[in-house]
Amino acid sequence: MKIELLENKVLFNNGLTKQEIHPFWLRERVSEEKYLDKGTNQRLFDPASLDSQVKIDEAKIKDNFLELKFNDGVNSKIDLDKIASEFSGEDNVIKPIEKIKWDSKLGNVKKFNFSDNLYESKEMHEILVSFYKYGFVIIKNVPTKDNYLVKFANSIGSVRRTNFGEHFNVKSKPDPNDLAYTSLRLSPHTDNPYRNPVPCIQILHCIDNEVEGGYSTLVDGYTVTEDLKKENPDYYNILTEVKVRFQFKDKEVELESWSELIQLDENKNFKQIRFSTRLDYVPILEKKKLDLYYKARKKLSDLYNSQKYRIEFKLMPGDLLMMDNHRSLHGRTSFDASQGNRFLQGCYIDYDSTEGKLRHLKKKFNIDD
Ligand SMILES: O=C(O)CCC(=O)C(=O)O
Ligand SMILES: [Fe+2]
Repeated sequence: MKIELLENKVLFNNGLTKQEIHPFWLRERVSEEKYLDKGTNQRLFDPASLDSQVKIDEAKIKDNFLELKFNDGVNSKIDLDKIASEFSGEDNVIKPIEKIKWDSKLGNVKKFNFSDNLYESKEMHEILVSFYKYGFVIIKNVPTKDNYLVKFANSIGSVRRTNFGEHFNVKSKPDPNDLAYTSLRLSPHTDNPYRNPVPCIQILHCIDNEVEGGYSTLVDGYTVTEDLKKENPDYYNILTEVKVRFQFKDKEVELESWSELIQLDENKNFKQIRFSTRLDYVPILEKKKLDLYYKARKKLSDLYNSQKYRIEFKLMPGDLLMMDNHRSLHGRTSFDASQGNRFLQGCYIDYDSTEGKLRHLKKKFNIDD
């Protein structure tokens, strides 16, 4: 891609076509001190109130800068690389990280190690890229005292507090308001499908694990969805169409949200899965349609629960598992609470946390793809 001039017109050439860049698009991007606050990077003028018919009186390219004189008296120098970075018209940091599909044959994915200066390090950039590729990441030796998990989450972004609190303690306890707080097996599920919006990322941090069972399980919902689409298109279609009601009720709150088990984006690509058969209620539909829906949900559940897709591992004290709750499903094997303590702490963060940190670190360390 190249920026070229034709008299006072600024053109971008992508090798196939040349197109004029609208003068107002350039006028909006003037970034001299008078027009852009250097501390906040926010505009000091309101482009929406300017005349969009602004013209360029003079244009030059010098030392990788575009030098412009606009007919409203504003002069500006704009970095050509900055213009080039906007060519694609979409996010060029997170979106290009390709999701890697995986199943039970997933080999050893790199595990990372905690260090005091992790949050501002290149290692953290690598952790976040790995998270976006696989839908989960494990960091070892994360301090376990004083709810350190919350500090961890707030050092990447900010904790998403829920009615379970800023964080929650996952241990077997009397009178639980969720089956997570028992010693029962938990089949693969996504958390909190009844919230609007659903928390994007779950962090689970192991404080103690003295029992023989209590293994953690993970399934890549993206892989399962794509396989279902290929092998059972009818099932895939109905699960991407029917909105079901997810609900959570306890003594203090009633949460409810409606969505498809497989949610697609505007281009009909994978966006998000929701799966928690403890909490889902399909509406009354035509009997034939419900018949197909129930078959499809059973198939999906069989796939999520099958050995083929599941990885199983034991979290040890200090291990921190960060998972994409819109992509991966997690669960655990049962355990015998009389054998000792099994204690995990959990909390949520949203994508703005990981995206914001990743963009910041990529720029800070000048990391190319
Ligand atoms: O106990 C576990 O390993 C996971 C519990 C769980 O599903 C959760 O806390 O969301
Ligand atoms: Fe869970």
